[in-house]
Amino acid sequence: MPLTRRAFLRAASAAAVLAPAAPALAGCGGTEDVPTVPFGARLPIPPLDQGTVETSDGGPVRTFRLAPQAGTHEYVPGKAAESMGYNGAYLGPTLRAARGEKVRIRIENRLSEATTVHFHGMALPAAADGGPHAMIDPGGSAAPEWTIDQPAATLWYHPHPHGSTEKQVGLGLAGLFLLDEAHDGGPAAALPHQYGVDDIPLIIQDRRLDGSGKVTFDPSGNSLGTLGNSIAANGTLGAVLPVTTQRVRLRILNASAGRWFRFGFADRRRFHMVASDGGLLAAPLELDAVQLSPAERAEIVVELRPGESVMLRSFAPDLGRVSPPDAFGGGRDFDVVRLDAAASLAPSSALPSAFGALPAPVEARTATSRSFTFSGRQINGRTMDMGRIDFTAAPGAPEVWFVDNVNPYQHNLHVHGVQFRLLDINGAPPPPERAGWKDTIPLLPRERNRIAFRMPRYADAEHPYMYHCHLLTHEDQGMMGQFTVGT
Ligand SMILES: [Cu+2]
Repeated sequence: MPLTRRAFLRAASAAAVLAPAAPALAGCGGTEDVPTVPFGARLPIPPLDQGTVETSDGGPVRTFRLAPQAGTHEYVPGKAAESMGYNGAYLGPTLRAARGEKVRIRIENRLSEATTVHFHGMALPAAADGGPHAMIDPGGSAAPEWTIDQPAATLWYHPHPHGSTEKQVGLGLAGLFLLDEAHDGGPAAALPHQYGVDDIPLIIQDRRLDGSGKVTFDPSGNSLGTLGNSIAANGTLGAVLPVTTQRVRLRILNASAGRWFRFGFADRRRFHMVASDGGLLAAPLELDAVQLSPAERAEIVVELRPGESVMLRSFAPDLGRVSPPDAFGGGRDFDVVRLDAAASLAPSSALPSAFGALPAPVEARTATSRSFTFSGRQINGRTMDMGRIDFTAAPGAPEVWFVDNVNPYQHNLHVHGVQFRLLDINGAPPPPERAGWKDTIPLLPRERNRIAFRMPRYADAEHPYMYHCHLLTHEDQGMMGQFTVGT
């Protein structure tokens, strides 16, 4: 449902009173007293965690520890807000492992409520996936393990408790999980890869802050859930990234609940997108903007000149035929992170001209075909029932899904346990930025998207995988189904 006219006017007037220094956001749900934070704080870089290698009878296991916990976080300097984080008060470490390695995540829930840890984009057994069945009670623990079996990529982890995902992610539970190739001598080796120096994680989230700097959630039932009035990059408003190299790689994650971004630079300089959700594109793709719906990622490489400053901006996203666009977070441009180049920049390798062709998607004629209609908060006329398995597929089986959004506003689709390929949108080829490996795609109003993939190879009749809308309010309200992979 669109915002009421009154709520829309309230949102518009809230945006109008913001000082130019602050991200002035439309559709923010009517906060009249929005804190303004000028650009200036150094962008924090989440700590890199490569775990420790434990050796047992089964061989080496790269082991990580994640402890979800409550704390406080200052979005506005001097104003503490209730928060949640992994191993700290806000967000979590950047986990990193290589293809072929066995990993184990020792999770210890120090929250006062149950949670799960879902590994978004990871090819893994359903029992390790951290979906809503994998609840960990306060004081409880879990230790999912699997072997990394997919290309290098920027994945992430976040909670997935049915009905409270928006709240837990909104309070700060999210982190990146970077995958590397086992032997990195290919064309990707020329990409900037010094974590925190020229290879920068950017977790972008809108936050709805009240006048005291606290996080609030939209109680109005806005059709997209909470749309924030402030933009945090790695938890910081008005963040500045000092750049010391000629080229910098930004690994951008849209970790917002409902807001869509169209990232580019204020001077409209062009950049190269090098990877989508599940890994490298076939070749660097020159763009002046890349749109990301909630949970999507893009890796981009941008070149700077010594001494200059350039703003990473979000331009009004293309949300299809929504009206008015402001009510769906689409009406305005706003600033996200400022990049300040040093007076002298270290040289960077030239971008390779290609990374290598991706394998052809599975062919429709050999695949099981399924149809999913997204409408309201339902998929195929049903809301999520934890006790209902919607279908069962064979391990590794080829699948082609037709996914229709019949609503006049946006949804998106995430499938657990796999990376898929987008075959077409309303019968036309996908834009090149969505032609590579994907685990989440936008579903614009009245669009039909067709995707192809192979089912996970892990048979397990008991534990299901999820597919759902990743607008977190929709997900919490039950816009989700589940499947098992059987023999
Ligand atoms: Cu949705």
